[in-house]
Amino acid sequence: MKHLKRIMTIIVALTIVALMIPISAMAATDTVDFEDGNYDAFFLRMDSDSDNSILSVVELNGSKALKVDVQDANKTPKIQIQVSDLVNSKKLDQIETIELDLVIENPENSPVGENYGGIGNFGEGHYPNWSQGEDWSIIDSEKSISSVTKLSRTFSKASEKFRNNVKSSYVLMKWMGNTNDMYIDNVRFLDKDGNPIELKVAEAEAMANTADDSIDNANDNTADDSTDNANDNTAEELPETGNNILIIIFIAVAAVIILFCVIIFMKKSRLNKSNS
Ligand SMILES: [Ca+2]
Repeated sequence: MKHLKRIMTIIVALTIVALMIPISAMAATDTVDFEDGNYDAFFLRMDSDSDNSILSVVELNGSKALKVDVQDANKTPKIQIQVSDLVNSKKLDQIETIELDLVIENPENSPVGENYGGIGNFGEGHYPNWSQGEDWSIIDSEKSISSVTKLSRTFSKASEKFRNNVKSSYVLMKWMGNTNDMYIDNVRFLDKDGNPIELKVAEAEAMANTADDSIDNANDNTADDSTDNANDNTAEELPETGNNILIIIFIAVAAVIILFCVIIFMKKSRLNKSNS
């Protein structure tokens, strides 16, 4: 009976720890990982040549990402990332680099082929004025969904840098030529030393409130298709965010401890029986 109580205490303690792991991981505040389904700071920039893409958060191999469903091969999808909605307005002048994961998918299941684009930055009142970074390219003549490409663009000249308290944005574009879709994940803003800048915590809390709606929409429309495609093609290559590894380690350790306790308990019982 004493042992049974001990085992129960250990199980309860481990359960409490398990419940705490996801909460602490959700508190990471330097990466937009879309795990809460919110993408309020990401929207279409509509110029005369812009594609009227459809944005949603979908599951891509165990991690949620922002999907840009491109509609017209003769238009340019332009995703405006409102940095001033994500980073404290007093820290905007520290940002020099934007970093993000990009995946390209051919919705017709043919190879993604050649895809090119760019990242630019600008602020209200032309502080900074439009400044475009080096172009990016993702080329794959075999797979219908590309591997993850980490894009990183630095804008470090004084004329290119954001100013504090000024509405500021990055714009990610894919040049026209195909209707390949884009998946964006793990967006970070780095300072001149390459350190990630904290996102507004209050913003993260607001995100949680609207998460349910976005996830529902995403699941209804495109989650199943995307997940299927992702699993078929690049299951092992796409990064997983969250704490799957931590949870697996935890479950393994818990199982070993419980097994150990059960063995001791059984041995003791047998000993007691043979003594009596
Ligand atoms: Ca993610």
